[in-house]
Amino acid sequence: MGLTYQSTGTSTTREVFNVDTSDKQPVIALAGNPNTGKSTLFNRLTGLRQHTGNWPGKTVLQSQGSYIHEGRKYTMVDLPGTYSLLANSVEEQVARDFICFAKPDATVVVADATCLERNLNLALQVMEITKEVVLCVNLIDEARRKKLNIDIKKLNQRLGIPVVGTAASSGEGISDLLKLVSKVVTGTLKPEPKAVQYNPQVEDVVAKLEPIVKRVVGNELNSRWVSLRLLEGDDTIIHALEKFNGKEQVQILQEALA
Ligand SMILES: Nc1nc2c(ncn2[C@@H]2O[C@H](COP(=O)(O)OP(=O)(O)O)[C@@H](O)[C@H]2O)c(=O)[nH]1
Ligand SMILES: [Mg+2]
Repeated sequence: MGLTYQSTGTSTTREVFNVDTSDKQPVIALAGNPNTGKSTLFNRLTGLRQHTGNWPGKTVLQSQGSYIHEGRKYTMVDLPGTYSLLANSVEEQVARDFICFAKPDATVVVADATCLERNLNLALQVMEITKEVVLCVNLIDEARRKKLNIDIKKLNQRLGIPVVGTAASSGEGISDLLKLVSKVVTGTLKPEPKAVQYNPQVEDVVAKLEPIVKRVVGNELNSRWVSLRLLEGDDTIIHALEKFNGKEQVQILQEALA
């Protein structure tokens, strides 16, 4: 294959999460609310090439597997189903840490087409962390049955990321999904997620905080997103930074924030 592919994550961080990168294959994460069809999609793609275990150090189930698309092998990781990534539960923390630190080459957010609004909350959060996002509007057959018309093109324009309608149980739209994922991985398609704008008070503080955060996290993590978490008083992100980026850096950050 002539397409080039530059991995975004380092193999060492991926190893921490027990992710198979033995063939230097791209890593694709599946994120989504519970019951959106993530496992159905995962099983359809990875079939028997999958195994389950626990997330390192956690009692949360980890499923990963591989699939081949146009001659290229991909590792796919089914993240725990969550409504947010704010680290309120161990599942949310696992999903967040994986996206932040293992840096999947693409994250597919699987959403339920019959209740999109609720599902988009998670999509927007993923988009705050990473640009490499594809929105998979699943259960499109159910939506059709309920006479709900999903405007895929408009969603794509409003969110700034590729969007595809699918029915994971029948296979509808899956080949389009895989094509989009492959384009994101190779950089032939560059999503430009639209940033959520908060109220002026929040934006003011973020504008002051972000340059300091940026000095510490560099391009390792999205500094706007880290600033928002710090503003919220989320200390799990501090612990995660310590674990993955080292204590010294976090000390610099804490001194700057004091
Ligand atoms: N009609 C329809 N049912 C689906 C589709 N995708 C998944 N399902 C069903 O939705 C339920 C939840 O799916 P599952 O994959 O377990 O969701 P998860 O919790 O996100 O992993 C199961 O009964 C699936 O068979 C779809 O595209 N269309
Ligand atoms: Mg599942």
